[in-house]
Amino acid sequence: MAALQHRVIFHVDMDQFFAAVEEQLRPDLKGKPVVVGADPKDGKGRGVVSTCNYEARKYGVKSGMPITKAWRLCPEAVFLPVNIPLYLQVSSRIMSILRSYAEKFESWGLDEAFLDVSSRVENIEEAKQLASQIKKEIHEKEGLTCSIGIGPNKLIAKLASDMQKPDGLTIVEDEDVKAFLEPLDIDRLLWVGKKTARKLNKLGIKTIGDLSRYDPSVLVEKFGVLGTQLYLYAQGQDRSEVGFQSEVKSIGRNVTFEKDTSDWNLVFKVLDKLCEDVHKELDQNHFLFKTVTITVRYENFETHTHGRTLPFLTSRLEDIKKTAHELLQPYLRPERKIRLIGARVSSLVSTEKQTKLA
Ligand code: TTP
Ligand code: MG
Repeated sequence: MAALQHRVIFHVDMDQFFAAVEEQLRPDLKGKPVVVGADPKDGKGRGVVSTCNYEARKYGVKSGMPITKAWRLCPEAVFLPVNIPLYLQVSSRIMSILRSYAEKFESWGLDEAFLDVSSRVENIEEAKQLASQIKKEIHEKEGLTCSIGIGPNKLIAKLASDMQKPDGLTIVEDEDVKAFLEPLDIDRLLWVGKKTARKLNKLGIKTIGDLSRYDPSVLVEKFGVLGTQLYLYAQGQDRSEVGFQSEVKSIGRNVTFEKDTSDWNLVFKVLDKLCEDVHKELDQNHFLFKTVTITVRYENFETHTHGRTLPFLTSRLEDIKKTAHELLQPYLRPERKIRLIGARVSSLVSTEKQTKLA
């Protein structure tokens, strides 16, 4: 318990990330409103804003807003398509800089990370210097700014990084946690989605301070385990460790043929369909993947799985199909009929913002 109280956790969040990367490549964009997202098609486009720079935010443009609305609010903005492979390259360089500063490291999406630097700093002054050094290195190497929050745990660090964007550095020491949390809206708290926020509002709870004073047994009654978690968070308590994100997630499909088959055309056709279904789910959930695995079951139920990890993260259907085809090929033997095949992608990385602690 005592050791946990003295942790020093950083949360680093890049400023206007996709837009900043674009501006870095195109200096002519500097000073102009820039919106990265779907094609606005003169106000008839579909899809949403991924992000926009601070210039565009002045017009009310926001992440997640329909692109047509952004176009109405700020038609003079420069609208750019989302270029994930580019942001990934920049992100991985930034993540390796950040990793080098921490004993424990955890990346969140493309532009955020937690660092546990407890053993690298003696006091808060050193923590502040370390954070400034990180900001300086990222700025020198990538020309980008970030905001850093420093706190005794992940929850406080994450809330702190958001306080003074852009190019911010916000420190919340143990003794200041209560006062820091007091005025914040409860929807800032991790785990509090819109629905929970509405329910809490109905109980008269508007700020984290309100929540911290509420009767915890009523919260448990209304919200179950989440109620306890919310109450602890409202007190500023979060014991979760900074660690590698688990990569347990995978997306897969398999199919058993109506009749065992050695019609390879049919097998490949079905495999393609499975890949398409997997790709659809991947796309809907905004994931990139690195590993493709296939499963083959022969008529005698002998089952093989075979996987390959690609040297890059991707979300392309073609990469799933091509890899799955290559993996399946050695299992196609004329004398062996196939009963079932499956395709799966894993080593997933989300390109969306996570709003919840794992
Ligand atoms: P954020 O860190 O939420 O936003 P940001 O970095 O653009 O701006 P800020 O300075 O406020 O931190 O998200 C990081 C990237 O994630 C963002 O550049 C684009 C992407 N993103 C989406 O694609 N959709 C979304 O709804 C959000 C919020 C972000
Ligand atoms: Mg950001």
